[in-house]
Amino acid sequence: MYGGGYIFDEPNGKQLREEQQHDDPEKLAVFEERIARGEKIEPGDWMPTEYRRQLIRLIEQHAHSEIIGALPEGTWITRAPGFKRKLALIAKVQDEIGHGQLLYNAAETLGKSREAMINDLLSGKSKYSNVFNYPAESWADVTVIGFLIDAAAIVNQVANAKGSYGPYCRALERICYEESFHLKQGHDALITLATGTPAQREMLQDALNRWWQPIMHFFGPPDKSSQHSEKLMQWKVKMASNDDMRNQFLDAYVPKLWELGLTLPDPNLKKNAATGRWEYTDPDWNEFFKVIGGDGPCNKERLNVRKWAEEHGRWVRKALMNPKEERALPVA
Ligand code: BYC
Repeated sequence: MYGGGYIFDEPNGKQLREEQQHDDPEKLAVFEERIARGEKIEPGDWMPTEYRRQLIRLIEQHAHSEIIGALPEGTWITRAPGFKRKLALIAKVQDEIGHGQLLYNAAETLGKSREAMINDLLSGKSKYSNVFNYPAESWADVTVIGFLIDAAAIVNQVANAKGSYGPYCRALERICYEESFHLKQGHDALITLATGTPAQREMLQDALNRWWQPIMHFFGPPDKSSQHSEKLMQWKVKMASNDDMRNQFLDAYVPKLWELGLTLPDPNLKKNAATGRWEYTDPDWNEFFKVIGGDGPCNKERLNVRKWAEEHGRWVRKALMNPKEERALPVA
């Protein structure tokens, strides 16, 4: 583990309530006026304690999702079908890690050190996206991740890139450019399998069936039970609610799957023409909370890979931080 701590100490509930009471009401009013005018908040600006805390939580989780999210696809680099697919997958996985770097930088501007964030990931204190706790069993799983998970991420990121915190919005804008290319790659791989041999179509359908529920979970619990949405939307950190983002995603991508003759494992999935909203069977939220609580099919495996990387990269970090003391390379 890293030794670094918080610059910004995360308060407990009692501390937080006290700190919030100490948020100067005049400053709070000016801050909320700035948000209402659509101004960006920058790192040196005054901000309420809870705004800072929520942003750290959200951006940190997003950063962890990028680096853990590289793992399921990363396991397919050696087995990608053909040279071009392999090159594209290597580039995609590198991009995802780069997104993690951008997001850790954005979270650091709020006062939590990178070391503290990594420690919280490894100890299980910080969350990361539910979807990366499932195995990528076949090449079709990589295809579904590249198309549908990148698509889901784009829906979320395009909305939130218009939010209030400057460093997060700028990171999201940059990430969206790269994710759009990932989406094209995923779509191309999807078309290849969907129009390929019966075995390829079957493999794709099987992957879709397995990934559908985790993807429905991706946008978070229904609005009525979302803990943070109200405050985050008031402060324009989140620019659309969980259900609205889920609906936007269904609107844009379900027709593309149906056009290819693929099916989704929900007999109730349909667009209500009168309301313009999608209707669907509620995904199993107990399963969602179990997975984000650390008990999904691959949670242990994912964190173990990161723990191994932290442990084996320790000497590099030490050498970079103390170049004079660490001249000797470790004995293999
Ligand atoms: N997974 O109050 P709510 C990528 C938690 S990677 C896990 O609605 P909020 C890619 C939530 O944290 C990009 N936990 O939450 C990489 C909260 O728990 P805590 C992935 C979730 O924050 C590689 C509790 O449930 N994108 O694209 O208002 C390859 C209550 O929820 C999830 C992001 O990470 C979840 N899905 O809204 C390919 C986006 N959903 O913290 C692709 C950044 C909810 O109180 N995150 N929880 O213990 C967000 O935008 C928001 O966190 C969410 C949830 C919309 C997901």
